[in-house]
Amino acid sequence: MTDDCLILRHDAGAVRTLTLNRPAALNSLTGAMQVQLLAELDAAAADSGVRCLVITGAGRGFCAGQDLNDPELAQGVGAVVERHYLPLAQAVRRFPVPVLALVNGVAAGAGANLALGCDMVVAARSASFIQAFAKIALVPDCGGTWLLPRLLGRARALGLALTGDKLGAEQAERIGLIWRCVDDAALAAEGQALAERLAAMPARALALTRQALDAASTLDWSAALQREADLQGELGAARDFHEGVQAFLEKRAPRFTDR
Ligand code: T3D
Repeated sequence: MTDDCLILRHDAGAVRTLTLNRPAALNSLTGAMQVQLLAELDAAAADSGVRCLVITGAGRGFCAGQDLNDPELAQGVGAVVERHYLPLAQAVRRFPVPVLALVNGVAAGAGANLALGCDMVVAARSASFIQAFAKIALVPDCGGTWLLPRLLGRARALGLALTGDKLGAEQAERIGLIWRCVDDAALAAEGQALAERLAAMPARALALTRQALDAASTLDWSAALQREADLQGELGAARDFHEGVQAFLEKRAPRFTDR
């Protein structure tokens, strides 16, 4: 496979889907693939026509994390993480519209945390999540040390990170690691329906909701209340709020445009 189709792009209305495309190696990430993925994320972030981004994988895996055969690793693991994983995790976390991971199969190492860093995760019933890092004597990266305890609490976060055990999609849903687990055959259709719903919602308000929830975990009660007031001040003065209220009063569907 040539290096120019490692990430597939597909637009359906306001939903852009990026598909990790190295199925023979379970979409494990090479340097070239990470460069393409970041470029696609930047392009989608800058495109006002994109109102929801979907990330999924080709073939039977979602993403098996770092490609452990990639010659770039010879330059040092820390350098690879700084060059690729750090900007990748930031790009997803700061994305201006909702990012939905459709986890079609195994998500391991940085592949698991790439998915978990998205705003919502829907997984096929046969999919699984593996914090594979300890098995190769590394710590969780791509945001895993921050995400896991917040999603699961310390006990479960450490249990997964220390053992590297495989967690099935059903259990991942049960313990609150992901939003939903659906039948394999329903993943694409249910994912697209959810993405279209999100795309029709007020993008700026959703992005600030994510920021507010993330920030609140390090704020005290009073500071969180103040932040909510500040954000409502910004959003209340924006077009989307006016449109949402008008649409409600006129008993019609709103047409949100802020981003
Ligand atoms: O730079 C740095 O290293 C720092 C960054 C670290 C971030 C990380 O992501 S560290 C974690 C890296 N990932 C892993 O350690 C996971 C390795 N993969 C696996 O443990 C297993 O493949 C899975 C549990 C994910 C799936 O197992 P299974 O039995 O379903 O599939 P398989 O047969 O192991 O894999 C299928 C093919 O994909 C196979 O190739 P082959 O033999 O058919 O030619 C396998 O080698 C390849 N593959 C899977 N994962 C990777 C990979 N090739 C390169 N790198 C991989 N990570």
